[in-house]
Amino acid sequence: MQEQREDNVGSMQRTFVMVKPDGVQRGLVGRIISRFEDKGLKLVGMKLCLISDELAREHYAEHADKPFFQELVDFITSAPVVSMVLEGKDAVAVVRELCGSTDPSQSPPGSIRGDFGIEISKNIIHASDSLASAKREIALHFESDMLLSYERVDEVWIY
Ligand code: 3AN
Repeated sequence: MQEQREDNVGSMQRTFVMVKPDGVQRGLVGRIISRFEDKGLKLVGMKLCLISDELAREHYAEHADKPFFQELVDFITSAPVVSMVLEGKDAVAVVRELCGSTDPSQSPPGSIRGDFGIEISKNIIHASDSLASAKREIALHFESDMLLSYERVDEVWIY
């Protein structure tokens, strides 16, 4: 596989994505993953799981002082989520663009949040916002042996 390089444009990167409880409950997992696959991003890790209170607090640590922090923790631990790691050129920024902006009501049509959501506290998906966050979140949610390096047969037609 291509190694993950520095945070520069054009590099191969891995990023962390989670379909939140609302996305799983509404049966959107397949359609969301399809968007990433259609773009040419490669799944290198995936699991269905329940997030513990401890993991939720760690994951959202940067929001610990926000008024909506407890709501965020309660929501993300309320039902199963699908966590995944995606790999591709500029994967962190590309995935954020596909997700759309934080508030689904402000997110453009064509983006995941723009097409499937309307409420900021139920915005369907989480995606790492920087390469540093991606590294932290991947390590938080996945053991290294849960991530696979392999070639997809269509890669020569994508890159
Ligand atoms: P993003 O997920 O787009 O990176 P952040 O990191 O600003 O957005 O916020 C993390 C999560 O906190 C969001 N995905 C959303 O679920 C929740 N959130 C953000 N702002 C608010 C808010 N004003 N009220 C309720 N929940 C919020």
